[in-house]
Amino acid sequence: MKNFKYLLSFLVCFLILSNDSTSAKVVFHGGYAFETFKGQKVAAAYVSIFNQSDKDLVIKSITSTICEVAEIHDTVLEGEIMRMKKVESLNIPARSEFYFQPGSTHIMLMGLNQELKDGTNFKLNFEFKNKQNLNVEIMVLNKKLRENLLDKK
Ligand SMILES: [Cu+2]
Repeated sequence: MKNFKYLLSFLVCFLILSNDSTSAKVVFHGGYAFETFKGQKVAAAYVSIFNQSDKDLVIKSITSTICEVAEIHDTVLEGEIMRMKKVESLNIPARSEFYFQPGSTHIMLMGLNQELKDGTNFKLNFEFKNKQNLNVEIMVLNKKLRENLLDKK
């Protein structure tokens, strides 16, 4: 049943992208975040971006109804301390791929106004420099998956 839901969210994602012919060459795939506990106000989200067009794609901002602020963060090592740095705009060159991922560049969701529950979805709206924008489906995964991910590092 759960697999079916995931499949469905990919399908929805595909339909949104194919609606708009100009952004069809830009594909956002496999967006995910981990479930949160009650009262948690901050979470991270990740997505893979395939820019198959001949133009650079510049992400100017991200918004969502589930949080007050969404920012792009980079993780940088300062001495021995890992710090997160806000990225004002993210450039994905023509014909290249970009992966938001744990421990690296991520989307920080701050001021969450709802709990992220395993198996549900929410949307992030990406606004680009060329004024176009795209709604991207993010699926919420069980946090045990995250523990597994961290164990391997
Ligand atoms: Cu962050």
